[in-house]
Amino acid sequence: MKIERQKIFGRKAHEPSAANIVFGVDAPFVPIMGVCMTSILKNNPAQKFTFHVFLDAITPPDEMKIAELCKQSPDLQIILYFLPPDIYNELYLEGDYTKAIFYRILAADYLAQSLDKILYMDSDMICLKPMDELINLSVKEIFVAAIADPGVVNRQIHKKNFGFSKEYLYFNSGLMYLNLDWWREEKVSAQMLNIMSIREYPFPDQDAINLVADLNDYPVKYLPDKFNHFFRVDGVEQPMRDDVVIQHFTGQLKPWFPWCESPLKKIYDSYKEISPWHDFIYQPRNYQEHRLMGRACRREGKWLEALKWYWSYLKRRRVEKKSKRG
Ligand SMILES: [Mn+2]
Repeated sequence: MKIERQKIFGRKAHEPSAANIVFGVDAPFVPIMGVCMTSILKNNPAQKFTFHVFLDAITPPDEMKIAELCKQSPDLQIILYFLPPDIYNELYLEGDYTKAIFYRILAADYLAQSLDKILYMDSDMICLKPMDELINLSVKEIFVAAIADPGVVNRQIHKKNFGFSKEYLYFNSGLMYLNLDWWREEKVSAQMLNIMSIREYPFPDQDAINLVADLNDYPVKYLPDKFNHFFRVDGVEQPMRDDVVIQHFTGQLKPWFPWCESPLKKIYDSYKEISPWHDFIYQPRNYQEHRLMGRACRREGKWLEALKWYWSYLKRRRVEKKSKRG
């Protein structure tokens, strides 16, 4: 198994009654994951948790914040599993994805040696209510429990292009309760890697795990969408509901972007505020985002800062466009 080293924070002993939740991130996403963890702990104070984090790197300040989170929640255990930096370099990747989307495959494989089920969660989620109904769900006799994906389930072209059967109900891989006995016995990782090595997919890991389920006719349990409520579908913000347990910030616009204007950003920021990552400020990745930072500062009346962002936007635009042409 390709784990370089492990580091355990918080509770030292294995706790059989703890819920096992798995995350897969790269270093820039650790603060986002930290806010997600904070929201889970806040809304489930009586539940014991072990958070399994599969990652390639972490900064020293973020590692200290992980330790701080464990100090705040006495029964919490967080285990970091460090992966070799060159892992999955051979797989196809498209668009905004980073190869951290593949870490859930390795996580399931690795944890199948010691656990019978895990709840995998994307880091771009927050928990808004107690999740015991979800945690106590049985996954015996099924492959996975997940929600039908509102963005893909009715896209017949996608199904046709990538070899799905017509009536297959495509699920979202952002939240999956995985039966690890099934995973181990059916060698699901090997099947997924095999599928992904053949061609490129728009949703690499998600298309692969759905293809495995469809081709083998595995039993999937479909969850109500309150356990993985989408933020945006095809660029349109979805109406919020009172019963939502887990909110998933799907789409390009994220609530940790300073220029996000959704009412949900306030709720997101309230969890960020009580987390060890309260001073986290998102750093723009490209010239378009520098301009959006300028706009956000201008809206708040921070004129000097706005000017600074617009200036760096103009400078970067020239450089980035030039390097694209070259
Ligand atoms: Mn997501």
